[in-house]
Amino acid sequence: LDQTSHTETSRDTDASSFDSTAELLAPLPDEIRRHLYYTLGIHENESDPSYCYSALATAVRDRVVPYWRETRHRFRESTERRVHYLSLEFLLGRSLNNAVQNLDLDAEARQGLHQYGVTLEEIAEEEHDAGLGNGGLGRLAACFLDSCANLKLPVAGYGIRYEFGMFHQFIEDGRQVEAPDHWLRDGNLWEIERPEHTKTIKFFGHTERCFDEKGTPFSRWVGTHDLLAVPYDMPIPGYKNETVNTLRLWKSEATETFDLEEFNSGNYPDAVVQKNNAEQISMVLYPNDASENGKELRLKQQYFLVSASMQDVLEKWVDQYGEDFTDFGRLNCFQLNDTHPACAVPELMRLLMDEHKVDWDSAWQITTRCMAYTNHTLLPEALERWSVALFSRLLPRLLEIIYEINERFLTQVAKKHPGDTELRRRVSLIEEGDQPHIRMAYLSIVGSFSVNGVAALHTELLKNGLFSDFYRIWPEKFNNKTNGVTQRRWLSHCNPGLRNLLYDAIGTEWESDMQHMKKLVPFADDAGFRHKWQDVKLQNKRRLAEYVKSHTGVEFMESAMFDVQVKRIHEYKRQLLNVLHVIHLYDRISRGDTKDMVPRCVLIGGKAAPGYHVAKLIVKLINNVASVVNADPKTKDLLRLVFFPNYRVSSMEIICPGTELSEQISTAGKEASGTGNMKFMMNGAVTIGTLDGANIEIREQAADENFFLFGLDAKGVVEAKKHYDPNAIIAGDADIQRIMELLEGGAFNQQEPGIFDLLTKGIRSGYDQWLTIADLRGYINAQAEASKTYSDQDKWNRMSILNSANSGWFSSDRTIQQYADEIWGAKPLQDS
Ligand code: B1H
Repeated sequence: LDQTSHTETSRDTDASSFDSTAELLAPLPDEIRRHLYYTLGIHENESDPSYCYSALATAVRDRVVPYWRETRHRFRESTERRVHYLSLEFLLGRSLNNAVQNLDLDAEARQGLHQYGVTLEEIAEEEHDAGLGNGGLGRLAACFLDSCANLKLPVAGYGIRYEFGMFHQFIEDGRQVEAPDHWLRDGNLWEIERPEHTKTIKFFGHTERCFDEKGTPFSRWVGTHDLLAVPYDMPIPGYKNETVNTLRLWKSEATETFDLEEFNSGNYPDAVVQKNNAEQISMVLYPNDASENGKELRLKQQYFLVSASMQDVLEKWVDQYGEDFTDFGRLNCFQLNDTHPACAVPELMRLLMDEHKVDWDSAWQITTRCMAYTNHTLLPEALERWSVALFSRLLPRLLEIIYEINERFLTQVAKKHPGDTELRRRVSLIEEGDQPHIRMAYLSIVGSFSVNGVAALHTELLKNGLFSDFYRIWPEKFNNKTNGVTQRRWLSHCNPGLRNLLYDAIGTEWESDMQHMKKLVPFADDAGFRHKWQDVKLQNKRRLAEYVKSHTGVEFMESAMFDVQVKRIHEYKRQLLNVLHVIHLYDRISRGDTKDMVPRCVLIGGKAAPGYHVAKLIVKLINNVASVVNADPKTKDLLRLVFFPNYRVSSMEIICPGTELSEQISTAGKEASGTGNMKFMMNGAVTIGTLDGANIEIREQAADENFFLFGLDAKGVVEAKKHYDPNAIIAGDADIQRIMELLEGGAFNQQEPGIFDLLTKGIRSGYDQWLTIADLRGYINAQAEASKTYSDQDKWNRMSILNSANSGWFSSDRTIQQYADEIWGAKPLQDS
C-alpha cells in the first residue's frame, strides 16, 4: 500500500496541528454583539429576534468551525475505515439549538441574548426547519449522523441540497393544501459552499466499444450532457466531544450558465435554458413517503447524488493513496439508505473500470466489499423499479454494467442450482415483460456484503418473505439493526423539564449513553418522584395545549388524557382506525353513556403525499369529525379532536413531551420499524399499539403490562385476509354498527353528501388490505383499558416512568454502535 500522503495536492490542506482558534474568540455575549455590529451592520436598538438569531448562530458557528476543521484533518489523516452514508433524505430540523447544546453554550447564549430582551427559545423559532426528507427514513439519517458524531466515528453523510424541502401543509376547508417550502429564503448559516470540490456528472449520450493497446475491449460513455455538482457542507457537532462531522449536500448547476451563441442570435430565453434544466435536479424533494416515485427527474436525482459522492470519495482516496485501489474496499464503506442510492453499485464499478483502469473482477471485489444496503419497507408500492428504456436513455453505461452484473450473478446461481430456471427468473435483476424493469433492491443485495432490516420483525419478514431467495443464497449477508433516535434532540433538548428531573435523579450520563436510563427504574416505586414526574408532564401538556390553541384555535383541557398520532398519512398507518375510535367516543357522549368516561384530547397530524387521494380524504375526514365533535356542547370537558397542520421536526419537539398516549396502530407487518414510537416512549408516553415494527421491541423493553396491546399479529394478518368479512363483523357489533351509521349517514359531511364514500366502501370491502374492521373491537377495548388505567394516575405515572426508564435500547447511539461493530468495522477517530 502506498502510504505517501498526497494531501498536499488537495487545495484545502489543513495545518498539521490544531490551532485552537476558539481561544481567539471573545466570550459568546461579546461575539453576539460583534456580529450584530459588524457582520449584520445594525444598531443595538434595531435588534429584532431575526437579527439576534443571525448574530447568535454566527457566533456559535464560529465555535463549531475549529472543531470541524480539526475533525476533518483527523479524518483525512486516518488510515482506519471510513463510512459514507448515502441518502436522498436528511430531515435535520433546526441546527442552532443542537449546536448550542452539543457545544455546551446554553448558559453563555442566554446571557448574551438577555441584553436584547429576547430568549433563546424565541430566537430559535426564527430558524426554518431543514426539511430535506419525508418522514422516518429521512429523520433516521439525521439521528444517525448525530450518533456517529457522538461516538466520534469517521462517518460522512452525502445528500442533495434541495432548494425546496418537504412542502408546507395548510388546511383549507378541512383539506390539505400544499405550498412550496423555500427554506433557504433567508439564507442558511449552517452551510459552507465548497466550489473547489465541484464534480462533473454525465447524463444521456451512448457507449462505444473500444480497444486498448493490448487489444482488450472496454467501453466509453460519450456524447453526454454534463452538469455540475457543487458541494455545500453542513457541520454535525458531536456531544461535548470536540468532534464535528460533515454532511455534504450537492447542488446541481449548469456547466455553462449561459449559451453565448443563443444569446447573440437574439434568443435570450433559450440562452438560459441549460441553466434551468441543470438546476432542476436539486430543485425539489419528492414528497412521496414510502410510495411510487417513478419519474425521470427522480432517477436523475439519484444518479446525481451517487456519482458526485463516489467521485468525491475516490478523489480523496487518490489524494491519499494514489491509483492503487487494493485496499479501497477494506478502508471504505458505503451505507445505502434504502435503494434510492442503489446506482452506487454500478457507478463505483464504472468509475473504477472506466476512470481508473481497474479490471472487472477486481472492481467487483472492491465494490462488494464496501457496499451495505438498508431496507426500510416491505410495501410493494415503495420497492423501486426503473424501466430499462429510461435507464438506457439516461444512463447507458450504467445499464451495460448492470446487465453484466446480472449475467454473472445468474451464471453463479445456475451453477449452484442447476435446472432451477424458475429461481433464476425470480432473482434476476431484470424483471421481464413488455416493459422490462431493473429491480433496484436486488441490485443492492447482489452488490452489497450486508443487507439489513430496521427492526427484528422486519428483518425476519425480509429473510423469510420478500428476499427469501437471496437469504437462501447468502444467509450471511442478512442482519438486523433496530432503529433508534437521538436522546439529545428527542429527550434532552425537547423536554428540559424532564431533563432536569433526570439530572437530579440519575445524573447526566444518559445524555451520551442511554444505558444509564435504567437507573430510573427504581424511581417508579417512589411516590414523591411520581408526583414530580406528573408535574413535569403537566407543564409539557400546557405548553402543547398553547401550541395547539395558537395553531388550530382548539382548546385542550389540561386534565384530559393527551392522545397523539403524528406521522405521514398512509392507509397502512391506519389514522382511520383512530378516527373510528373518536367517533365511538363521540357516539357514547351523544347517547349519554359517559359514566366513568376519561376526558381525552386527541391530536392527529401528518402530511399526505400530494398525489395520494385516499390519504388526503382521510385528512378531510379527520378535520370534519373534529369540527363536529368540538362544536358539540355535549363534548365539553370530555372530548376534543384536532388535526395539527404542517407536522414537522420542530412541531414534534413540542408534541412528544406533552403526549401521554402514543398511537402506533399500523396493520401488523406493514410498518418496518417506526421511530416516532421511540421518541414518545423516551418522553414517558405509554404506547397503544399492534405487534408491528419496533413496537414489539418497545413492549419487550417496557414489559407487557406497560403497553396497551391489541390486534392481529403479522401472521394473523396473512391468515385473516383469506376469509375477511368486515360486514359480518360490523353487523355483529353494536358499537361498530353505530360508528358506521354515523359515518355513512353523513353526520360529518352534512353539506357535502357522499364525499367519504370512498373511505366507507374501503372499510366495508373484503379486500381492505389494512383490515381496519378486524382490529377495531380490539382497539376499542384497549382504548378502554388505557382510559381505565389513566383514571388511576399513580398507576399511570408508574407505567410512564417505566417506559422512559426502559427506552435506552432505542437510542440511535446503540443502533450506530451496532452498525459500526457488525457492518462497518469502524472505530472512533483518535484524538490528535
Ligand atoms: C420508510 C420509506 C420511504 N420506509 C420511499 N420507506 C421514499 C420510501 O421518497 N421515497 O421514494 C421515502 C421513504 N420510508 C420508513 O423508514 C418506514 O416506513 C418506517 O417504518 C421506518 O421507521 C423508517 C426508518 O427506517
